[in-house]
Amino acid sequence: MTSRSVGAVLLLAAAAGATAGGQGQRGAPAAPAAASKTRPTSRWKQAAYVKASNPRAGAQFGFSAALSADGSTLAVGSPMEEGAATGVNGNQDDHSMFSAGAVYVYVRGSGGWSQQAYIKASNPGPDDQFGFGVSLSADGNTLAVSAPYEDSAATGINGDQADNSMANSGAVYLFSRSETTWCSSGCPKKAIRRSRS
Ligand SMILES: [Ca+2]
Repeated sequence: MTSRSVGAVLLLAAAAGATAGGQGQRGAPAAPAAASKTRPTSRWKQAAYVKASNPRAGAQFGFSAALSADGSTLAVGSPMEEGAATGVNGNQDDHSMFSAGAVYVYVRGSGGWSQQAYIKASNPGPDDQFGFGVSLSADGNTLAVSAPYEDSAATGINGDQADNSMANSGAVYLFSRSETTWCSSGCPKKAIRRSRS
């Protein structure tokens, strides 16, 4: 993927049944009545057109995307995004670090889809490309983000993030959500207790 363009994500939702009026209905051959009763067809319709809250040329929003199994949470990677913010919901208007990368989380509520978080690496670096890949748990409460061009020589889990001595060695970051709050190093116990009550 070499083109540098502003991306977008389309969300499609399947609706069972073919009886609702809509595009393509008029003039289409009538289906046998018996068949339409016993075997409703599925139809796809667009549920959302999703853009970054801080779109920029070349940010490649949508390079990666993941939907939770329950269909209620969407994570979108924008690996060429240029913000230097760290962690969750930092300054989205900063554009001082090229290709540091960002991830955006959206949730589906009664009023449709809305953005829940703007997520950056805890140690953003130029060309780390955080958001190159994203993955969500089934309930959407755990998010994994890859940054294959991250440069630390740390080993294993929770090593020295400030190290920058091993070019493009890569890293993966895990984030967790308690209720509507995303945490970069585990949500506080208090927040977790509240979400379970
Ligand atoms: Ca790098």
